[in-house]
Amino acid sequence: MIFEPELECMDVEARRAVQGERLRALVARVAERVPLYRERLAASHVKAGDIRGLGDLTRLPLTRKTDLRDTYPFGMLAVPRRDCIRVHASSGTTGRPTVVAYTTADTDLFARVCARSLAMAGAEPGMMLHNAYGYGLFTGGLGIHYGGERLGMTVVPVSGGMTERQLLLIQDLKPDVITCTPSYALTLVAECEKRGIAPDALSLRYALHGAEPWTDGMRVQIDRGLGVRCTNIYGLSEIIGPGVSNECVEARDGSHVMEDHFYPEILHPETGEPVPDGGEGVLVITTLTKEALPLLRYWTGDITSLTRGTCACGRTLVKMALIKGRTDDMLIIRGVNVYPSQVESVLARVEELAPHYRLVVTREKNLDALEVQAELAGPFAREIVRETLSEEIVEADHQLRALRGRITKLLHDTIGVSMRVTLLPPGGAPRSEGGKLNRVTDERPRA
Ligand code: DLL
Repeated sequence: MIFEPELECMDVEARRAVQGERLRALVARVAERVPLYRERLAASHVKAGDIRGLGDLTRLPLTRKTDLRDTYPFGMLAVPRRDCIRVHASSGTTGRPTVVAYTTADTDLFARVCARSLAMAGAEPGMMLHNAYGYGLFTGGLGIHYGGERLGMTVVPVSGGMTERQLLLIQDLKPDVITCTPSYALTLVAECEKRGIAPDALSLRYALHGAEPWTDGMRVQIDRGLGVRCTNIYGLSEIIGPGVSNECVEARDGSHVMEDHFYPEILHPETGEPVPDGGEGVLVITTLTKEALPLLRYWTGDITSLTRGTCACGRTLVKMALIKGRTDDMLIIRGVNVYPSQVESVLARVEELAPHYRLVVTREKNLDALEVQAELAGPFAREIVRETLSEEIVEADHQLRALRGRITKLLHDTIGVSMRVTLLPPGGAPRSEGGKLNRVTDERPRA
């Protein structure tokens, strides 16, 4: 079903007019209420009245995460703090988190875009939603929770972790839809396999995964392992949380961006110049309707591309490809740009491997080096009972040695740079305990 058909299937030109109108109002609002924007607009000689529509968007300054950090916690609010009814924060790995705030109208918008996302993914009123995104400062839990309620679903607010209890609830309550990170979905798949629970014994039909990069290889594993048709949900706290875009279950070939509220552009990662449709670059988003924390041209750092046209599902909303990675996750290995997701896609093509891996970046003689630790799949590794899989064992076993050689060649031929490959026994690579999973260990000395 389509949650807001008149908006999601709107004529593209009519939508552009609405977007242009919203952009004009937005610029006037931030120029008046947010000191940082007032100064930036003045510095770029843009007066609010100069902005007449989307065609003027590139005249506006970019906003970066550092702007939110520099004005921490509430310096970029466009409303008095007392008018905000909720705050969330993004999980800063170092230092202070980025705090975001919502007015009543913002939480209403948040619920609506999450309801749209759930409907895109196949959910319908009356279905039951097992929401295994973390509740708390993270936007995933509460964001999707209120989206489910808005759609008219029965929401089970499980939150992340405690896999055994999750499986028990799934078996007993019989939900139709599950939401969690893709890495946690794989943890659930593995747990089902361990307990001999067949996918068709589960009631689940649809799944929405996001909050971290994943690939079509993982999609196959999750579809098969949980007996679902899973789709990608994308979002970030600075813009609203989950619900910035979602794939439709009909096509699953790109996530429809809720562009009547979050206007996307793709810019070149180094020059910042606009990239034409279909080309890859950094996703930059302008929040057209948010009240508490409106952002002009926010540099997400996420690499993707946009495609337009009416979709099989009937929606006219622009689609974005699966996120390839973040500009700050990009590794430069002997001059070649490498994203962890590219390595993941290659590993997914090797049937002897499980969908779990770890990347270790080191520095050898002033050059970055990448070690790919690939985990063997259970069936292939049946004979390997050892806890560790040492260099000597791999060398002595012609099957393992040949496999390692094949993976090394495949990575080199596909990505164009040599990487050291080591094999891990089943269970050797990190697993998600419920939240986002970090698969990259950076052991380079800090500059
Ligand atoms: O991760 C919001 C979210 C919750 C999205 C639940 C989807 C589902 P943050 O913690 O602020 O917000 O992290 C945002 O996570 O800039 C991306 O780098 C990454 N990310 C989010 N969704 C995806 C996705 C939430 N579908 C950051 N694919 C973003 C790849 C994603 N990366």
